[in-house]
Amino acid sequence: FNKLLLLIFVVFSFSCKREQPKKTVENKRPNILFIMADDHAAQAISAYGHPISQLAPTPNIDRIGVEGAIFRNNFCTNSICGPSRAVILTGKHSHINGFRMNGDRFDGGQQTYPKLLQKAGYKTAMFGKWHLHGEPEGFDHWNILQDQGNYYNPNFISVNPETKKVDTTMVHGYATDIVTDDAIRYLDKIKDDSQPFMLMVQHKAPHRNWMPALRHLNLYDSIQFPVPDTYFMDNEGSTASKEQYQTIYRDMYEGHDLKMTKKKGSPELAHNPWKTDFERMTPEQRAAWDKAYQPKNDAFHDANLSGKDLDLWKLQRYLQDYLTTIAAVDEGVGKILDYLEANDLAENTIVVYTTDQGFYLGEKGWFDKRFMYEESLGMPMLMKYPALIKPGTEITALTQNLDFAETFLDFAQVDIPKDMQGKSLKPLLTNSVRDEDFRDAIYYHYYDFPAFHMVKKMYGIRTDRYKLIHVYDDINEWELYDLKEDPSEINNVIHDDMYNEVEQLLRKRLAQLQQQYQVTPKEFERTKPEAIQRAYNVFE
Ligand code: SGN
Ligand code: CA
Repeated sequence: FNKLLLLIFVVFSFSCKREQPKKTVENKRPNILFIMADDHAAQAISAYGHPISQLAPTPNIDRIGVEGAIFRNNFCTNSICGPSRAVILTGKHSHINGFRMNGDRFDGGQQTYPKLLQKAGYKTAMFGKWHLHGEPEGFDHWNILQDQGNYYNPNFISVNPETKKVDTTMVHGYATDIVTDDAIRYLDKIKDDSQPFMLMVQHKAPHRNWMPALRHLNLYDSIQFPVPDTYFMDNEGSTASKEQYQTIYRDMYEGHDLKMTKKKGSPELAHNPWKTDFERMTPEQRAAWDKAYQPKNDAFHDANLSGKDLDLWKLQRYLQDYLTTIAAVDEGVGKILDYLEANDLAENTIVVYTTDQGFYLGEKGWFDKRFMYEESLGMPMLMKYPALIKPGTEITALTQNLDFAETFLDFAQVDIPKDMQGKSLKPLLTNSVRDEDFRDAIYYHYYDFPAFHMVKKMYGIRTDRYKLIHVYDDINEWELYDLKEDPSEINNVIHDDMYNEVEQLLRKRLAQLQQQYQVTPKEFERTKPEAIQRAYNVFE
């Protein structure tokens, strides 16, 4: 009997020993959890310190920066949803990955970082807003919002596990919560597997039309948010700024966007051209909604506002709703971080929080994005990885969404393909390169004109201090900003002789970047003037 016990012991300890090293080797490759919101401005993440965010803090998102790194100068290459997502997946500029504007279709057959990770043995999954048309490739599992996605009872597209066919299903609930729950359910299923995972969690919020969760409907009712200095200011030197259609007090739909009602005592919405967002709600959801909004809307009718007072009221309503949708995102991030900690996954998981591009919260009177100015060019990003990134790390290097694919491959110890156009951020995070030596300038190109909001085509260069933009198509105008002297970019100094030398240097460097990124003359084709005029009439 003793011999038998000894044998069992030997076999048991041998098998343990064999198990042990395998696990440690596997564990060396980190898990990657990429959380991305849609249109989440840095001004609305409290870790970035903007006064608006201090009144609507994001403690859970901030945790990622406190425990890891905050990127102070991270930018997109093309400030619009689909294109930013395509750049992230491919590590290539829009003109190379082929997805220049929202209406384009992503060529899913091309190389992406999820595909490369999947091939290298990672488990890969994608939940939430995809917005690249077509089905995700390179993921073992996915469940994506249809098109832009709706806040309430949204449609999701996924592969039916039984029929293996792609199905569209309406899911009851609030989009942010559904996506968070999907992610946690998936983590729970794979947490004990030996392979590492790469999971993309992509929210609809805080995208237009900013519909908060029922539990948050009155969250910021009593708060007056600070009005940006430039709320009523025109950018005199920029024709593109004057000709856009994204001014809060002129272009927002009073019903659909601002949830304003037609008259006191009635829940009937004012101008609401896309009824589906509200029609998707169940009667119970709609009743809870009306109960919260009607008193505020009635008070608005009583106040009888006009002129600038009305414009300022609209800003407050916009900010309240926008920031309230973020409260649910922040709770979701908290749930996911807690899950990782409770399941011993925190140490070896890289967690990223970012958004597809920046956004306007009333600066220059605007909402939306698209311009190459700071608010929309900026792409807030926080990243933690306890095994390698020191808590409280600040990255001031010029970084871009173009760099994400290479960064993840680098961390996962997968060879980085030569045709990717970014740079791994790992050396910055491990302090093996100084921030100022990482990159001297970034390249930008926005194409989506003529289209919704009528922001003109533009490309340009940004260094740590200057920005040179060429706006083209129906106009041909250069803009130059000195970000140190004029951080709000309201003073175009292109015709100021003092800046001649700076301008020449920037033009030269811009041409070099275009060469480096293989930009061909085809990228600057102009639209027929009749088509532009038609669009101005339609979108007005
Ligand atoms: C929708 C929005 C626009 C927004 C685009 C692109 N209008 O068309 O305001 O600029 O999406 O956004 S909405 O009232 O229909 O929501 S993006 O994030 O997909 O690029
Ligand atoms: Ca977006």
